[in-house]
Amino acid sequence: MALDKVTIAALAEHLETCELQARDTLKITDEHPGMDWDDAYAIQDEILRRKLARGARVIGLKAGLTSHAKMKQMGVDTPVFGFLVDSFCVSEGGEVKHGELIHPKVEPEICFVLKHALKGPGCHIGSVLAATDFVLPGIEVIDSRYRDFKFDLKSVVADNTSAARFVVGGRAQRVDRLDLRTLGVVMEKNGEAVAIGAGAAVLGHPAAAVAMLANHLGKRGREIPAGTMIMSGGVTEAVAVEAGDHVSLRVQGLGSVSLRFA
Ligand code: 0L1
Ligand code: MG
Repeated sequence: MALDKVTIAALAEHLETCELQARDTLKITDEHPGMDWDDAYAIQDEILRRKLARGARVIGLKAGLTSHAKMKQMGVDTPVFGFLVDSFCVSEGGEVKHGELIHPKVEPEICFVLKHALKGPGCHIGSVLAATDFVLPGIEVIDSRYRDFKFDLKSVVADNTSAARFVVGGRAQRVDRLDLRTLGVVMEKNGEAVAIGAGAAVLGHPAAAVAMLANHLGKRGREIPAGTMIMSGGVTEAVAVEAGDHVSLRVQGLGSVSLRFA
């Protein structure tokens, strides 16, 4: 690691304050160009520790930047991983206060809920499907704390991969009844289709993103516990939203889910 504990704690406090006060900041690698991957995940862990100390609960995990559309949109080439806590969760059809966020965008996600724990290394699509209880559709609201969404990968990992809000819902389905690669996904904003894709946009198969997450955690001696909900990453580019927007997502065979911005 290149950063000491005091710097990691200070950067975590800074980024979390930006999140809680809806203020943007410059990417942290501008001031800490030597920051490495372990530092980036240590800052993310410290943000989580701060939230847990205030009573938050982890209610899911996420993979981000798992589709070529998203990688191209953000000019990066590797997936990243983050956490989801209860305060991020919006009820089905519920409201997100736009003013609590900086410059939110929405993206369509295929979400996995596990019935068995997954521990890397060596996880693959087959292990993920065997460990999955069901999948369901979700909309992730991302809100990078970095000005104009300008960041590098280490800065975005430290910022908990831009996680801000999410909604899951629709119709849960067992994976043995689905081909997750050909699942059609249509996201609408105010009744107009703004993002259209299929599951294979996520690393060829959305379960591959969950396997990558398990292998990533395995390297750190951790596992994905049974019961965890995992967002496998935006199927399409993310779409900017404003107050007053209504967003709905339909995923083939999995029904629909929605939220609105007030
Ligand atoms: O969930 C995601 O794909 C977002 C990852 C972070 C990058 C971004 O803010 O777009
Ligand atoms: Mg996402």
